[in-house]
Amino acid sequence: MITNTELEKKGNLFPSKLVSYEQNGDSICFTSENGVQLIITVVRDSMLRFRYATDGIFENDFSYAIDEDQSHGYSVLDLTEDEEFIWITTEQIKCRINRVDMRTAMFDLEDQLILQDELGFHWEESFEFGGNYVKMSKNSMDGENFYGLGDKPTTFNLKGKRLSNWNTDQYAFGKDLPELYKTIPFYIGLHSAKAYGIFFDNTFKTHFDFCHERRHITSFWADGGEMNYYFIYGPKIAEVVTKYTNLTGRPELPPMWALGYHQSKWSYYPEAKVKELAAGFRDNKFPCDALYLDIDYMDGFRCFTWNKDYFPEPKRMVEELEDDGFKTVAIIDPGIKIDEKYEIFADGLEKDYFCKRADGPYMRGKVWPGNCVFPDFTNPEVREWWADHYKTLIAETGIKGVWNDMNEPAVMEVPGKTFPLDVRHDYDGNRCSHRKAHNIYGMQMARATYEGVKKYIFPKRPFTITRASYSGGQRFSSTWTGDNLASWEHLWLANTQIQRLGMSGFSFSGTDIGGFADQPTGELFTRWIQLGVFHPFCRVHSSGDHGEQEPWYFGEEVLDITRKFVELRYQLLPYLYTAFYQYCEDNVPILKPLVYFDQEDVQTHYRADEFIFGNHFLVCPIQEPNVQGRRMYIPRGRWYNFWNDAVIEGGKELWVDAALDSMPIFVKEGAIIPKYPVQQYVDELEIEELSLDVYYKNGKQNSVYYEDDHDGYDYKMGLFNLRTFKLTGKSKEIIVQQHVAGTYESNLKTMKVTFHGLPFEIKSASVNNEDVSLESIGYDKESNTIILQENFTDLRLISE
Ligand code: MIG
Repeated sequence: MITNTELEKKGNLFPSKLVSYEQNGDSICFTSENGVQLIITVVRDSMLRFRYATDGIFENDFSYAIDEDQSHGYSVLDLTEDEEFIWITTEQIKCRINRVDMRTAMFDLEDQLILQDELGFHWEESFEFGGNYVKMSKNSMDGENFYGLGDKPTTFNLKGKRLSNWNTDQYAFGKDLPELYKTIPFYIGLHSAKAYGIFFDNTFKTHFDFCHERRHITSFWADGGEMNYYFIYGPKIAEVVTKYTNLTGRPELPPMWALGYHQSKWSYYPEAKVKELAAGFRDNKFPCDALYLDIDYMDGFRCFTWNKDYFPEPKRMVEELEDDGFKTVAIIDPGIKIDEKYEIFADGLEKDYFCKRADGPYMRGKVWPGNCVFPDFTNPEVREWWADHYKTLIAETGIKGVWNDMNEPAVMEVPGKTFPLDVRHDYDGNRCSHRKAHNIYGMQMARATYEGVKKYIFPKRPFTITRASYSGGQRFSSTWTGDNLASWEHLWLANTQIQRLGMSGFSFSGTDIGGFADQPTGELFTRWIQLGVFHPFCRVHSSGDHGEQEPWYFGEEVLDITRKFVELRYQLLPYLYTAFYQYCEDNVPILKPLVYFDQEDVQTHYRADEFIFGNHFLVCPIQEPNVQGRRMYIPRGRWYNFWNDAVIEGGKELWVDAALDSMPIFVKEGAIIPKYPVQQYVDELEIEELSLDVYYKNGKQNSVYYEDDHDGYDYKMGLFNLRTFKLTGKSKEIIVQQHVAGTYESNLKTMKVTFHGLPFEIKSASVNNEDVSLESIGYDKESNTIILQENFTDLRLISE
């Protein structure tokens, strides 16, 4: 199908006039004269779900995306009617349904139009497969812009683009490719400073057109299944994103080591090579928490086996690495080698767990092990079986994390590079073909992996990473953007992709730093590390056949600069961990694109180089060779240059110096940033003193710091501390108050507080409302630091 909306195309069918409607609890069902039914469900005051059936029969209501634990509920549902329309009103929005043609429109409570159907719902019968191509078109408003859709390798603002979702293994993908590894059919529209979201929960191949085919029309459609979408009202982008993330779920907190620097390559083997790599990090004093084993660790690429020539005693090796502060992460692919002597193959065959073609034969395909069959991860029994296989890897061998690859699923040497469409799947009891299951196959594999790792790593926390996924997959796994290229363009893509994933519920993501295919120059590698240390997942990975990509490979200068930036990441771990906590607890993305940060400022609508890291850092990568700095946009507000404390009033573009050993980093005024000393790996040191960097502001600002055991589940029983710092700055005084929620007994004893940008000289002080001498709080005039007990509640510094 070439187009969604061209009317002269054959066969578009439309609902006719409304004949009846009926309310049933939170849902209203509308029926048209030609038998179309529309069910609108009020999920929340700001969220409506729309489902259409063309012949009065809805599918079984089942979704892999929706998080069953999401918070539900609304406070108002009013159903009214007039001659032309039926109206559904909640506490936040109004939905208008046209009696003539069932077209709908959404308004806010000030009667401002937010989104309305153009042709609205229409469909075309699929003579080849049965069912329909289901389609929706909406009017795009003046000046409307679009964001979201997961990992698409294109400009951050999607206006003018047409993209589709069909999980695909795209080696060395090019800019603007319509499909990559993931399917996240969720976008945000923004006009008149108000934002809404659309989540089209349909796992068939889906298509999105943002004013590409027709200038003022946005449309989305699917090759099968139901027109089933959620409308999510903001009006803030931040609200749309958090509501969408709540709907599709957030992950549990990862172990803190997963936030460290990771090193990977295809492949590090044999054991001696892995040990040499580990020593390289420690000798070079380059912090690192995890080393990855790619497919060559296996015996003939058989999952859950080891090549004993390369790794004669994996358990010992993994333990020795762990003693040196390294976690070992191992890859697991979905393809199971056809080999009767291979236990998993034999067992899966006996249990009938592998995917089959429509007429009965197994789905056979070539992957790394040669001819393979593939577990049907959409079958809950298969997922459990798969999960149990992690016992050897995790519980018995000591592997700490699992990396799922090739789960689009990717198959070699066949047209389309994936399963043929007739392959059958269980789909949790809703049997279907690969047309429907393709886009969730990888997510269900990652889910099975997550369950397995979680089970056997307990009482520690699991770490998993997957290449393919679907909306909601963030509950089970982190992700990376796949096989990128060592080029400046891909560094630019890396920046937009990770921001886009964050807006789409997948905050825990990163790119192959330095590029997977081809080899970066030292300069490109350096600039990529500078960006990568501000990504939630930070891993260097490369294909290994284009040369080395260890940080020391590029010479002293690159080693020193990249070390400096990785050390900065390790210093900021408590800050980053807090941002993870806010993501996992409150659905707040870890990276905030500028348009998320300040949607009322139109300057931000097309910008994506700069972004906010956590709550207070403004970061802008250098994305070009041979430059000593760049122009960038500083969003509204006052910002401190991280390197020299110079204060800048935002709302303008300016040149920022950034020779190779630097990059533009700013801190929002009023921020209080928690910092650790540099460690070579997480928990190397027992940290008794936390640094707090206080950036003076004339006014008030809150900052938070979350702490717990860095691993395990005690935090779920309240063993954490959420420290809120309240800063109040006046012209001759600064007050910092601390409020601690939680009952965690941390190792912290003191806090070393450094003041940036104080407009006065400190003359006197009080702590917890008692006057103290400056000496007693270790005041150092030159660095503007003092030392406090970790449990201080009130600090005042005064200029007289
Ligand atoms: O066909 O396992 O994206 O990260 O190193 C290539 C080998 C298979 C693709 C992954 C890449 C990984 C590689 N894999």
